[in-house]
Amino acid sequence: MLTHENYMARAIELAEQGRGSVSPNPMVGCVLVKDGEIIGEGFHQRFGEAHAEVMAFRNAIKDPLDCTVYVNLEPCNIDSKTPPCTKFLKDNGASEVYIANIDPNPDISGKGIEELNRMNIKTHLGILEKEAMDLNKGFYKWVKTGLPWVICKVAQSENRLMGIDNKSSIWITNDISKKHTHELRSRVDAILIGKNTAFVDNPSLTVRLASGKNPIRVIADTNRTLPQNLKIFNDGESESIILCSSKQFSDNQTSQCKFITVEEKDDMLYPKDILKKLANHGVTSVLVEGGPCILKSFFNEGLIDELYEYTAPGILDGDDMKNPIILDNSWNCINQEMLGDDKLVIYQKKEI
Ligand code: AOF
Ligand code: ZN
Repeated sequence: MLTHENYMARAIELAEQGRGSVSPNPMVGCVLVKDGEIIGEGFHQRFGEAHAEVMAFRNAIKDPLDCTVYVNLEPCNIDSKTPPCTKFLKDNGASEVYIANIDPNPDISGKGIEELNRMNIKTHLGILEKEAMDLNKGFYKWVKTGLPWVICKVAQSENRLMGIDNKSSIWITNDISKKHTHELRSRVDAILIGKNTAFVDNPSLTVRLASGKNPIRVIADTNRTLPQNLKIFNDGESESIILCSSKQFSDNQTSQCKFITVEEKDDMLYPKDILKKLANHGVTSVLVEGGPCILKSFFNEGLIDELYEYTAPGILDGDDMKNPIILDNSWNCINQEMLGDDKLVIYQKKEI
């Protein structure tokens, strides 16, 4: 006999399949259960298209009348790009709804549940709440603060150097770490690097070693000095955005990339405005893969939510490439693992 948690875990698993295609909407999955049997499953597949609840009923293999619904997000009660799920659930015979999280969208936030109760559909809130919240942490932060969830990645030697100088491209970590980074990239909407990394490494910033969608590539290039022959401008693998100074330029677009202007502060693009502009562009999560300079600017402004620190064995020379992030007790270590000889430690800010 499966439990409520088992059915909700399945809904979360289904929701995950929408990753990369639904943003800035949340990932939502839905399971219909009748007489102890799963009779329908669905998930929100693409931004602007049918919600998870509708998909689960569409896929039902039996008459869903009087079924119990498991959905990781409170059903919506608004007419937006799609009609309200609350009415849909009533019209299609749902008798009870198990929900993991309240929808933070201020137009919904609790009103979906109230409406279901008004319609005499019983609701139960909080099943696997933490797991579901973790799945949609980008969406939650984006709705509540108008900023994306920020993950920083650092690849360093044992003596915390991220390279030997800012003109040479060297690989510090091993192939397993590289693949792991590609998986990490596939879980975010966008990836941000600085002009120098773009110029020296000429990276493609894709997820070619993992399955999933390529994130939007974002390069901070205050004065628009990058040459146009870089891979990100020509390979067509994903959208490319150049962030540049609002003092000097206006927003515009060419066939190769989009230019978005950002406020300048101390001759650098102001990190908080970078995040605001990306959020306005629908980015709910961003991976910062830049060098020490860009990492330091985000860290000093307290804008990092999560840090992935990959450390390879061995010592490097060169002191201007030191990892600038020194964590204090306002951070939790949430996971650590060995990737071959490399060590990965993941930290998350405590107050979140
Ligand atoms: C649900 N089920 O599967 C999702 C929900 O523009 P729309 O019509 O797609 O509505 C978007 C809002 O609906 C989104 O901001 C979020 O609050 C909620 N997402 N709700 O009942 C779903 N994806
Ligand atoms: Zn809905």
